[in-house]
Amino acid sequence: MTQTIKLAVIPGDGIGKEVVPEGLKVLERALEGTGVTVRPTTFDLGAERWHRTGQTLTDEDLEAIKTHDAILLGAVGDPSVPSGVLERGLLLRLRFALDHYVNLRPSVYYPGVPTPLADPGDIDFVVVREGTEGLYCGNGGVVRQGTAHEIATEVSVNTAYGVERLVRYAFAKAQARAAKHLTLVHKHNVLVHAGDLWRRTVEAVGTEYPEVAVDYCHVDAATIYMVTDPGRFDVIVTDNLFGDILTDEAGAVTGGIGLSASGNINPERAFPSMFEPVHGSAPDIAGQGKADPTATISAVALMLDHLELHEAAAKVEAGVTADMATRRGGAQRSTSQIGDAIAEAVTAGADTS
Ligand code: GGG
Repeated sequence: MTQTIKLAVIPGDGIGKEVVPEGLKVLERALEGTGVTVRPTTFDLGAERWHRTGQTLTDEDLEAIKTHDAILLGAVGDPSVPSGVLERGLLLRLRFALDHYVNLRPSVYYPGVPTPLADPGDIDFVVVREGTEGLYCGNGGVVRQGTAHEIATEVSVNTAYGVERLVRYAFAKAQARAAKHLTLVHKHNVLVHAGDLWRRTVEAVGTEYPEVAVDYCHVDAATIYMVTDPGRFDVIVTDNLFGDILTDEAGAVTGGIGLSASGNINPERAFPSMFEPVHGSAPDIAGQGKADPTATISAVALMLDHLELHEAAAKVEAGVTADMATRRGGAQRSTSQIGDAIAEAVTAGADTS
């Protein structure tokens, strides 16, 4: 097969610039001998561009990005830029403009990887987080700013259309997995309006998936189960904010957020989907070669799966799994050393297959 992947690459800020080259390195390695090549275009977006030009993401940038097959993003955010400017103006704008309504975040525990849990057990679940609505959609404002009577609102938007399409995706995902178990995470005893919409939608769509066992968990309870009994989860479907928080916690219990990958997906393929590590730009360690590129490399595997290059995706996953097996008591490695090791494992796996 001859195919070229047009890849929009957005290293972004901080450690994003360090982990993205490792993701590209492993991508190239996984595609060796397949006839598929990558044509990357790097987009200069993030704090430096904002300081230089005052721009986060122009309409021209967006149109250019839309001509690609997929996007690989590093991280967004920098302490020198007012909070929210890059996160909203770049990261969320991309998700909204490209209708990335599924934010897919798998969590797997690899035995031997250091974890804060005494007994992590068998952790293998995926969070299907809504990506375009909820509290993140920007529906709010401030009045009487700077006075003693300042009012700030941030209103969570949950549309029947938006919730249903996400819930359908989550059920299809659960149906395809061995455990066939879906957990709705919300807070419907307090957030009664949105909670009821989510609950009714799961109930209605669930009738079409009789093989999928469904349960419900309040988000506060879910944060507890995440550390006491994470093995209970298979597919979690939840809103934008709850999903963001829970997946950071999931990263922590499976060995650190440096291992957690994320896909911002438009399942209809109307727009390119975007793949990124769950972690942010980590300015405290940026530029030191200390960042773990594994999350970005796993994001590359998610991207290959999305592009239906399943064999190459499996090679990347196998490379990550092989590297994980070396982590118990292993020496500290640099970003590029981890990238090299995974790339080598990809090649070694390919040679023996
Ligand atoms: N690589 C992802 C990243 O830069 N995350 C920073 C962030 O602000 N994330 C919020 C979110 O994922 O909604």
